[in-house]
Amino acid sequence: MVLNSTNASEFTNMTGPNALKMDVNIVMLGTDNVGKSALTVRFLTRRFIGEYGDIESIYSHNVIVDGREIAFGIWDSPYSQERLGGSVTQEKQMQWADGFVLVYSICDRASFNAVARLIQHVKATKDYAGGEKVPIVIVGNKRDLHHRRTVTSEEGRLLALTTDCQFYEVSAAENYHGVLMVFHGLVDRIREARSAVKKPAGIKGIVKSMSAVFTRKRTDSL
Ligand SMILES: Nc1nc2c(ncn2[C@@H]2O[C@H](COP(=O)(O)OP(=O)(O)OP(=O)(O)O)[C@@H](O)[C@H]2O)c(=O)[nH]1
Ligand SMILES: [Mg+2]
Repeated sequence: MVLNSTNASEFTNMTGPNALKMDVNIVMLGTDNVGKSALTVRFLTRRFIGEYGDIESIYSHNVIVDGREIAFGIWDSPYSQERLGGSVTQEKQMQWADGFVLVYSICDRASFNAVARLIQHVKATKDYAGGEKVPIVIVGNKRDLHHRRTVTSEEGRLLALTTDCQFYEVSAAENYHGVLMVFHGLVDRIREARSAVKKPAGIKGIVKSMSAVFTRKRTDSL
C-alpha cells in the first residue's frame, strides 16, 4: 500500500544496471463486486482469499516480464468510494495511470454495460499524447460461474474489437495464469503506446526521413 506519485511514463535508469527497468501504473475500474480486488490480490500474491473489504490501495510490485524488470503500481479502489470520491479522485487516477484494467462479471450484465461506458470515458479523458490509443484491457471475470453467465464471450470479444482494446475472460477464484496474462498483456500495450509516442521524433525525425528520401537511403532502419 505504497503511494508512488512519480511520473511513470519513462524508462528509468537507462544507462545503469537496471537499464531494462520500466515503471507501469495501472488503475482497476469497474462496478462493485466484479472482482477488481480479487484480480489485484491474485496477481500480487497468487492467492484468492474470498473477501477483500472496502480498502482503497495503491500497491507496488516488482516482477520480471519477458526479461525486463517491471515496477508495477496498481490502484484498486472500491466502486462505492469511486462514486463518493467523485471527479477529483477520478481525475487523479486518469493522470497517474499508464493503463487500465476494466473489469466486469460475466454474471452481471449491468457491469458489462458499465465497462462499455467506462471505455468511452477513459478514451475521452485520457488524451494519450494526441490520440495514441490508450492501453486498456477488458476483463470478463468469474468465468468459473459459467452456469450463471449472462454475458457471452462473443459479446466481450466484440466490445474489445470495436473499441480497440484487449480482452480476456478469467476466473480470479480458480486460475492464476489467466490473471497473469491480463497484467502482462497490459504491459505489452503500454510498451507499444510508448514506442508509438517516441517514433515521430518531431522536426528531427522529419528532417531525417526527408534526407533519407532525397539521398535514396534505405528508410527501413529509421
Ligand atoms: N466465483 C467467483 N467469485 C469471485 C471471483 N472474483 C471475485 N469473486 C468474489 O466476488 C466478490 C467481490 O469481489 P471483489 O474483488 O471484492 O470485487 P470488487 O470489484 O473489488 O468490488 P468493490 O471493491 O466493492 O468495488 C467477492 O466475494 C469475491 O470472493 C471469481 O473469479 N469467481
Ligand atoms: Mg474492491
